[in-house]
Amino acid sequence: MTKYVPGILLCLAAAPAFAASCDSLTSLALPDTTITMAQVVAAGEFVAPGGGQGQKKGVTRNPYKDLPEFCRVAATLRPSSDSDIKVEFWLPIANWNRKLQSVGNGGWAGVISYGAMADALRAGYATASTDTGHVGGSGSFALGHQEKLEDFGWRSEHEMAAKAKAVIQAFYGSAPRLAYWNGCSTGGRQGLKEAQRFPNDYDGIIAGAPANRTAMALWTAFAALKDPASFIPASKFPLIHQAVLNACDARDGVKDGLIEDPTRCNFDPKVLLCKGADDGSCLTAPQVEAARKMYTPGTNPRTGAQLFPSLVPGTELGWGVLIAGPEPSANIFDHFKYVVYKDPNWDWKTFDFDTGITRAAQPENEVMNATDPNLKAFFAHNGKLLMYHGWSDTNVATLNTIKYYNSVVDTMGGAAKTMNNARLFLEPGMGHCGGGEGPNVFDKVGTLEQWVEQGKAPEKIIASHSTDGKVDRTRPLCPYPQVAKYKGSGSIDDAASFACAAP
Ligand SMILES: [Ca+2]
Repeated sequence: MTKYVPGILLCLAAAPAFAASCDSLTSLALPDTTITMAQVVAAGEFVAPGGGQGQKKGVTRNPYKDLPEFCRVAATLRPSSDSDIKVEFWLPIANWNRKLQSVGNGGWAGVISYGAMADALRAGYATASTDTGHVGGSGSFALGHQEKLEDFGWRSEHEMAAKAKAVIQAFYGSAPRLAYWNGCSTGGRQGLKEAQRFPNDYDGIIAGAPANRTAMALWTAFAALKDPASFIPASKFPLIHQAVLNACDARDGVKDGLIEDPTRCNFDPKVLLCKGADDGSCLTAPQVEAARKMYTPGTNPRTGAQLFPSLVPGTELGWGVLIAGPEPSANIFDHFKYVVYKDPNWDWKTFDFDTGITRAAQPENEVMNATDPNLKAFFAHNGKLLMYHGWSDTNVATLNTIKYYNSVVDTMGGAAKTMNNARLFLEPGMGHCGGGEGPNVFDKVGTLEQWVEQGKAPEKIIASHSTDGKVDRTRPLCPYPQVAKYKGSGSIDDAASFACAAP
């Protein structure tokens, strides 16, 4: 039709493709911002700087070979005098879907998430990522740099959102019609922080396995590493895992190697107690005690009060993350060393689960935790929050995410009201943000977009598990507190044989 309308034809022919050229964005003036690069990267020509996320070690093939042409903008943001936040914005030259997808970080960040940006760009989004304000993946940057801790904890993400929208406006001549956040682990925590503190930054937020920091890594280190007799060699993890499956797998109605609801599995490692000498196929008495503590919530030794959740039965294959030894998991250990105690030589064995927890909860040490249950402004903005967490996660306790979700339900006036805007999907047998024995791949962005753009709240999500690149099991993920129940007939590897139902 339009080809018969001369005015529109003329407009299409004469209008510049963009409001500004990519190169000219270097002169764009934004508060606290220095744009350090703006250049068109030809299709397939992007090369990530050394060590960038998405560059797998030993992989010589260029993982960015299939990227379309884009305008690459890099900037340094200095919202405080000690800030040095690096951000990148990638703007597709053709076929922009008029949306922004910001991507989150892992661990202590310290690097731009190039791999996740590439995924978003391929799908037609303008995309943004930040190094969160420091370089390198340890917590040492925080020592003596409270402002940098603020940048890592929340400020870099918020600053990035504002600047991304401004750069998009300048380049295309229009703001993104929708903005999404997509992150897991640290990225999940960042997503929650945005929903809590800057509810208008995003229309939809994917927050996987949010890495709210507890002392779980210290708790498990005390259980299995402090006393050498308690040490459980990794060779025994499969042994304990099998005993858990023997005790609990069939309880959910289907013997499939997965525990649908580990909270209903009361496993006592005592079943593995050695009857004679330790021949490697049993647990010694101190190892039984250590395994018990792995499943026990952290408690205050003085008051007996419960402090934070720990692991659930079924996680055993991933215990190496926490108790491979000789030191606790560095990722979370660094939090106490550099943030809470501000002492690189701090000895973890001196930790006290009474005074130490109080110290960790001081406001200046808590800036990165995203546990505020008040999502009223985000809900009023009609934001949608899609949370997910694997039940076999050992980096971040699944129960901690459930605890947060339940606190949101309590604050927002009950499950029905909450589920209009926030849902949590738990994934049996999935590890930290992916992998594991259970179905661990699902279309996160597509699910969120259906919710935001078509008002279709996810009633169930089909997830799949693959071996050697071939799907060998599908299963519905259900909105918490529902679980997937076997219908009684049909293949246990087919999602169609399961329905979401009350636990
Ligand atoms: Ca089962």
